[in-house]
Amino acid sequence: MGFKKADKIWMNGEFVNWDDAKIHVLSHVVHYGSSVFEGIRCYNTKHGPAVFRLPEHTRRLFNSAKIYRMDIPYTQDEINRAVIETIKVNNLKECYIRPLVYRGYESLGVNPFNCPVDVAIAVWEWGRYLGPEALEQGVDVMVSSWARMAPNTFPAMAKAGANYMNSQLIKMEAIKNGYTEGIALDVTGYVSEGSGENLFVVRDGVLYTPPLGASVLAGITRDSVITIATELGYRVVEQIIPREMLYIADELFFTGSAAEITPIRSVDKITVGKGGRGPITEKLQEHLFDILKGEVEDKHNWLTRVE
Ligand code: PPE
Repeated sequence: MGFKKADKIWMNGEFVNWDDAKIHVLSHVVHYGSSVFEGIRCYNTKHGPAVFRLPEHTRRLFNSAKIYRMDIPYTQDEINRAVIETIKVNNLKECYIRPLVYRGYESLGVNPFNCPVDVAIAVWEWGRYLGPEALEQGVDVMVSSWARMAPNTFPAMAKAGANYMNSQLIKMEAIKNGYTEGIALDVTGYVSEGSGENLFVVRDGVLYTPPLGASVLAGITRDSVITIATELGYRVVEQIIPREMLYIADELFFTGSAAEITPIRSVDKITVGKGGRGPITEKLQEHLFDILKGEVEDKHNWLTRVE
């Protein structure tokens, strides 16, 4: 893909040029995966650029840091303001936002407590996560031979860099086998999530999604879809999902800040429903995009305007 570089990156309170946003190779994070991060999108609504669910993302960033005993040297408000400033400085109307908190350069050894907790915020233009056609056509996926981490190994509710070694195994296996994405089961064999997305099953007009106990990230898009679907009159059930429900679903879709709502048209070469994008998936997409374009009232206060 390659980056569509922006101009400046926020590092510990200062703007630095994109190409100068560097860290030392002996930083703790490089060796031991000690980072937590967020992925957020800013949309060019008809009332101007606005960030989708910024306070919720920042709160999750701080919670991820708390789980890993990292003290972020800023308040949540300061990070929210820094995100907005970073978008403005870079003159972007629509972008992906990546706040990152990491154990920096001081000493090595597993014990992280001597290392500083550093913070960076980058923004760049990022198109469709699972391919340009994915939102309309759907994607082909496989069930991964890798499971998500067991609950007493890595905390799935923390969006930590180290979790993404597991995600990379899932993603690489899928790509090498000719699929766009992999779905991982949890350690007990029930459906968990994609390498970078939550998952919903639609069957007989009801939406099902794995509970937080199935080693999923508590996705903010997941939460938005639960809210929207409920408002549209659908029943949404958080429950344990056996693998075979993927094969006999009427519709399946991924959710995520990067993936938005991406339909899944086949799993392990078994066609999901009629293949392609299902009608409920399309309805939810339309509703979400209406909010993101500013076409409907933002009644949940999900948009933070960049001004
Ligand atoms: N599960 C995982 C494992 C995950 O990484 C994401 C987001 C989600 C669920 C959905 O969460 P939310 O974005 O709050 O709805 N993955 C981010 C990073 C993707 C990447 O490749 O980097 C994202 O979508 O920004």
